[in-house]
Amino acid sequence: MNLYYVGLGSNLGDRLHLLRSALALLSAEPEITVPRGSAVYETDPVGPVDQPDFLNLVVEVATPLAPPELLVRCLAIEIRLRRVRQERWGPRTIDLDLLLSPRQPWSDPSLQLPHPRLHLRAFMLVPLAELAPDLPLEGSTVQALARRVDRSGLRPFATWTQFAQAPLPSL
Ligand code: PH2
Ligand code: MG
Ligand code: MG
Repeated sequence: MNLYYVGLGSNLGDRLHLLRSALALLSAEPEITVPRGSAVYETDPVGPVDQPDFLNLVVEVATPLAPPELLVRCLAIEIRLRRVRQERWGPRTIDLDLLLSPRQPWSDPSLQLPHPRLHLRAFMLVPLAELAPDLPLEGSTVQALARRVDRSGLRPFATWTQFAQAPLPSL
């Protein structure tokens, strides 16, 4: 069994509903369980500024799947959720990014692990540090990097319990 960490983000449409749908779809995969997740944060967009704020969280994923196989499942969930919402809200409703894997470094054209920008991004590091503070990253640890990063663009939005215990959307 491999333990992965996957970052979830949404900044278009019903963000919370989309994140909950992504979690429901991940958990519904026969070879995937989601034992734990971080709190949900509302985060200032990193990159182009003329876009809405994101909701971000990180989940732990337990699965026998290899990194490329898990990536394919994540992309399929993105396509499914984007397709449903496409006409109304445009294409960038949900993002699932593989952040850390027990099988890393991993480097091929479609997948790099650890995620190449993880150590720079508060919206990934801070929730990840709730789940896996001691994992090594960039010659340091997740927690040490999370303490150093500028978290002024992050606002707590919901606890994991509030997020995950609400009734999951029907799909
Ligand atoms: N994702 C991006 C670009 N910028 N900013 C925030 N706050 N959260 C994200 O998930 C995010 C972003 C590209 O995937
Ligand atoms: Mg992303
Ligand atoms: Mg992505």
